[in-house]
Amino acid sequence: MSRIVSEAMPVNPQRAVVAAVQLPAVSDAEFEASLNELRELARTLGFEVVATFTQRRTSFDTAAYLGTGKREELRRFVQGETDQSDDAAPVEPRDAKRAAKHGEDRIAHHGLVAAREAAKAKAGADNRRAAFVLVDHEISPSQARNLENEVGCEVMDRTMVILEIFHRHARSNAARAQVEIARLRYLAPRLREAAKLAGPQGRQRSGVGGRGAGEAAGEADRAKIRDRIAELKQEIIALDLERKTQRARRQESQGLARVALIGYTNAGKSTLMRALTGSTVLVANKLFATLDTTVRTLVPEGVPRVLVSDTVGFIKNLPHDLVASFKSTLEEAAEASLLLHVIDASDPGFERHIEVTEKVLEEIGAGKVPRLRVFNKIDQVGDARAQSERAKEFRARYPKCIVMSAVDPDDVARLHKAILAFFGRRLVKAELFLPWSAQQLRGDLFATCEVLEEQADADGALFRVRGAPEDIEDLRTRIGQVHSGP
Ligand SMILES: Nc1nc2c(ncn2[C@@H]2O[C@H](COP(=O)(O)OP(=O)(O)O)[C@@H](O)[C@H]2O)c(=O)[nH]1
Ligand SMILES: [Mg+2]
Repeated sequence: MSRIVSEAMPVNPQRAVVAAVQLPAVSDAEFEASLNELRELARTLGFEVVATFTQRRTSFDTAAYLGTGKREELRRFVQGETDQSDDAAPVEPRDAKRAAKHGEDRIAHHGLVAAREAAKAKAGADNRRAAFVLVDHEISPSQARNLENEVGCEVMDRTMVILEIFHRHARSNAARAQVEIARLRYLAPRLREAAKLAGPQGRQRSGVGGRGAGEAAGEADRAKIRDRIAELKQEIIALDLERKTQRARRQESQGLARVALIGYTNAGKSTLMRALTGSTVLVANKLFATLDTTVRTLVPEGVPRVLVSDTVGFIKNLPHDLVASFKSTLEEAAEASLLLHVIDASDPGFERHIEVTEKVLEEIGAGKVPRLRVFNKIDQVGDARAQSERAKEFRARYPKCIVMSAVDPDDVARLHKAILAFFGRRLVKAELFLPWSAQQLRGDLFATCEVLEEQADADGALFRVRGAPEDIEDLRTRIGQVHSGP
């Protein structure tokens, strides 16, 4: 799939409404946290969340998730029938307001284009306040369909939102296959629903995530899905073997300085990535930057050259069926030499986040990768005094951690220094003699090592260098090969 974005940003971002039922067992804090997370995930997908509708119920409405009254309220809002100054007007979330200030948040994603256009066509001149309702639970196909019909716009549930994010994050073949399995499992019952709806003729219906596939999906299609899942599982096993050997090979060759940013959604990973790599391209294409988990060079560059990569964020409320895909997309982190574990210092749940993150790292084989804990967003923790107190607590409990704010350039510089220091510690000084006959290696030498001194004589040049032991060893071997060659 092409990931090219035109320079011109869409004027009209994809507007969405978030809706959720609060069940009796769910505390207000939990409920709010989950809603915040969904809004954040929506933002990642390029949505602008314009309103949130919530309701307390003892159970989900079996027909359409929300109760009748709430559905009507939602419909009137979506169709622009309510006055926005109305007392009953839903509150706009704080995050959406903040997000709306940044032009870069107003990019709608490509993957949703088809759905968006279909939705527009359906509505004619689209006066609706939102084209999507995002539901903060996984709902049944028939609940989704009923809600869509009643409210008059597309419905995406929490699982579908997350699947879409993983789909865009998965880079390795194994991760792609794993996400595809989750997607097929999610789609299978929905195709059945579509088939029931369609009857023998089939019915064309627009929709994201294939729910609108519309064609008759009978036993044959279910069998096809089962076969495809089995095939993908085989693929994953094969890929796994391949990857393990590749990883071993890569590690014993040059010690590439790679840093991966990991942590919960909204901790500030992508913001730090941009701050550390200073990439203007990334700022302009913010959405895609995160989705592609682009790898960039630490700027300003030092020796060795450090590559920074953003990863898919942990999700507090991750549906069980998506755990395997999540781990798979995160697995690349296991290959980094240093993990920057970014923690939202202002989130009261941070301790649990640290625990969960470390447990998952262990599970994906990244338990032994050195890591630097970065408590970000300290500026969000009360006044200056509260901030310095909290910082002290963090440092006492997590020695060598970094407490910072991504919006403070001095803090970013401090983090930058800490990264270079980590790799710098591994560097050693050495002497390398490069005979004139091996001058083609000169470029490589300068690229991998810091040259402290160079002395030329009749036979070649003697370099005093600083670099990673593996790199120096590698250069030495290659000089030997060239020199003794024919
Ligand atoms: N106040 C404040 N906001 C931050 C900081 N770091 C990130 N943010 C904001 O937090 C939100 C989530 O950041 P993002 O980098 O997208 O998080 P990610 O999900 O971990 O990639 C964005 O609105 C950022 O502008 C920080 O140190 N202080
Ligand atoms: Mg991000």
